[in-house]
Amino acid sequence: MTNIILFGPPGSGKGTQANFLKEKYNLVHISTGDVFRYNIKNATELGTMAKSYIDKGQLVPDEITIDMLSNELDKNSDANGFIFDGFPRTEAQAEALGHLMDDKDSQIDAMVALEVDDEILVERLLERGKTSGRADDADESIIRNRIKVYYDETAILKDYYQKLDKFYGVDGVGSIEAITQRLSEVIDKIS
Ligand code: B4P
Repeated sequence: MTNIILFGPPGSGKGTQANFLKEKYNLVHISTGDVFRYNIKNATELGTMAKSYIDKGQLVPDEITIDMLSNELDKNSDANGFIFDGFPRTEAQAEALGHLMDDKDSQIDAMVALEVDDEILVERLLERGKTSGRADDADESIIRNRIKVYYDETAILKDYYQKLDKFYGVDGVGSIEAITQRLSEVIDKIS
């Protein structure tokens, strides 16, 4: 199994790149943001809970997010490997992911981080907000809050995976194809 965490601030292109990488490497793509949005759209109990956090640009509480991720893994028990997009975002989530991988006699092979300057992130997300219909893309102050939450709560995971010798940084600015190529060079090296 090859299991990759695609990491980076909001708008760094995790979702965009995961769509190419999942085909290329035959991996199952799990985006916690997409699962939340699906549940919000279908007005499930999980969606109603998550919406109040997502709309403000805050993280959904760990217990809810970890349970949901575990269910997504169970649904894909025959997968060749996974691309985790938007998970983990806290140390508790990283610990939980480690245990879930142990249960499968597997492991996280790499965290690959897309590095993009904040002002480019804001520009990209405001642009996406013109068509996405996402409340968290519509307002610049909410976008800036998401970026702040990333630095306050999530960026620390770089150290977590660096200590395990599994962290790889990649320049996330350039054409989508060029960035896919940069990510592929890392994945080819570790898989
Ligand atoms: P996510 O769905 O993970 O959303 P994201 O960070 O906005 O997106 P991403 O980085 O994937 O950007 P994308 O490729 O779309 O999270 C949303 C919310 O869900 C969070 O704020 C949180 O509330 C909640 N949540 C999710 N996971 C959670 C967790 N584990 N714990 C707690 N809460 C959680 O790219 C953005 C834009 O840039 C697109 O429009 C794209 O077209 C453009 N773009 C991409 N690459 C480009 C390039 N190279 N050049 C120019 N534009 C580019």
